[in-house]
Amino acid sequence: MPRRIAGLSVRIRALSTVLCVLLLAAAGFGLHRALGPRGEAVADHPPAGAPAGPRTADRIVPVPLSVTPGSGPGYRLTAGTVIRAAAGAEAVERQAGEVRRIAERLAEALRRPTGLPLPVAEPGDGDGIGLALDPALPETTGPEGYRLTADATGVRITARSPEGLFRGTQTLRQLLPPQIESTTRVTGGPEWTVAPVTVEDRPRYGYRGAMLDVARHFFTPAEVKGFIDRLALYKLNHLHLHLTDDQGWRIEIPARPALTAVGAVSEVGGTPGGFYTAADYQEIVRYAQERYLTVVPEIDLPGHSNAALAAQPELDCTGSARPWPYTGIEVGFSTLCPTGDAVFSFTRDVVTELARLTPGPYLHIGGDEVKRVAPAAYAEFVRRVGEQVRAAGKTPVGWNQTAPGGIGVLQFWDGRAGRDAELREATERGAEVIMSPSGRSYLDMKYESGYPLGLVWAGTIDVRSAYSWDPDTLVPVRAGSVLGVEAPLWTETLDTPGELDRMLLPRLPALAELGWSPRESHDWGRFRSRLAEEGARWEAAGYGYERRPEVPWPAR
Ligand code: TNX
Repeated sequence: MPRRIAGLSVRIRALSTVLCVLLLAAAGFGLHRALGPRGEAVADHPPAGAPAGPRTADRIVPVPLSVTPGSGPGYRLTAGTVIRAAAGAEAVERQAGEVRRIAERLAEALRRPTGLPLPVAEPGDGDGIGLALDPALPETTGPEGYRLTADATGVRITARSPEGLFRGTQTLRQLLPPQIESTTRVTGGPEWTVAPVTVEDRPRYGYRGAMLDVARHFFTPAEVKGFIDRLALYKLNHLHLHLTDDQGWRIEIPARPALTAVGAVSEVGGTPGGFYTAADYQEIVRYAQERYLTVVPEIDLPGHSNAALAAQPELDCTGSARPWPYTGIEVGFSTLCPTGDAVFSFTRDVVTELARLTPGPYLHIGGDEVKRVAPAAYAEFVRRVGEQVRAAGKTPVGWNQTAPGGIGVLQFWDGRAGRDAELREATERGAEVIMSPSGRSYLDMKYESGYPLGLVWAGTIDVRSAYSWDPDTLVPVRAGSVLGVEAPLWTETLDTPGELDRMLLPRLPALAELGWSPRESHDWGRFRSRLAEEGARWEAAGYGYERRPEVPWPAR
């Protein structure tokens, strides 16, 4: 992190300590007036009959656009509760199957902990949980927005598209007691009650993602699904898979069998690696799609390519390859030959297969940390691969270095000298940006120096610093060019799902809130208390997390 920002954050820290003390004092004297996400006053105590615990508005992460507590007893799930799925008007009838599947998935998730039958039924009258498409909702709701109301007769979620309904069901999970995340039946547990409320919600940005590096350490399809579950809970909508790097090539390309036969055998540290067959990858894509996440596959070119060079030594015209297998964690040494027919026939094979397997619009071509290729040759290489991606029907995405190669969607990570000016100019020429500033959003950075996992090259990132920045203004870019945010999780130092969890939770929800919630709702003090409530949820779900001292976790 640049010095300037580090110094600033010390000052912010001092200031917010003072503010915290004042707030605590105010709360102690009964002066505290609770505010909703837009600063409006909300009821300070749950209405009579509502479940004990945090106020409704304090249970939803990322915080919604608006939360209005209702009155009365709220809705309790019982043996009589039915889940109804309605696709609504004829125009949207074709989506009926999709809405029904969302209802089935919600039912499944709620049946396990509650032991209630929760049958899924056709639309009709009566108590229960209703999911309905409603094209009459305001257009500003967008595809991911939804409206959720709960009262004594039930919970209704409406949206303009199935995606919005799905996001609404994630809010419903959070409105139930944390034990709802349990993977086994909860006996003698809480009443499964949703307090009366109206939630109106829609995201700030259309792109909210996380990246998993499966190249440095391989993660099985089941482990990737677990990662997807965590993203879905916080309403993320993109999963970026970093599929290739110096230490491993993790996706089968039938035209180039050596890539996986040779390039997938190991990982950092020398333990056995692995790769996804087309069927494995498609299963991950399907699982993600079911949760309304788009998979963005990345093949890192022309650098970070030692595993590819091990499989295709003829592409090593600069002599950059290290002996295979490479199990260390240095970066920037390898490159494919940037010119010649052989390399473009290689990239075409890879791009074509990946485009065939990927329903989403994006294909990420990497492009970071190429130290051995002259700038003009690099730009020309990126331009040609970008064309291949477009020819395969996809939109190329690249790390911010690819700006000179004309890539139109740039993932910003590197704030070093000159990079932000280059980014701004690219956006002025029309490029769009996914914000992944390494000093804020890199989930592989340590929380503090001395933390056992992770790296520190971009600084240490505590929860507050992951939360306290604005994707629109952190670096100067053309207004409106920021598509959203993404939190990358590089895995040089992480090789088990438990270790991923410790880096992901509680920082992922911070990034998720930056991507989803209105700018004016961002408030560290309120965020950290909402985050504290998530701890019990993660424990019920069996997720690991780090109990960082900045967050007021309830006692266990
Ligand atoms: C930089 S960020 C990299 C990765 C490393 C990461 C570790 C980027 C595009 N490249 O190769 O894994 O740092 O934090």
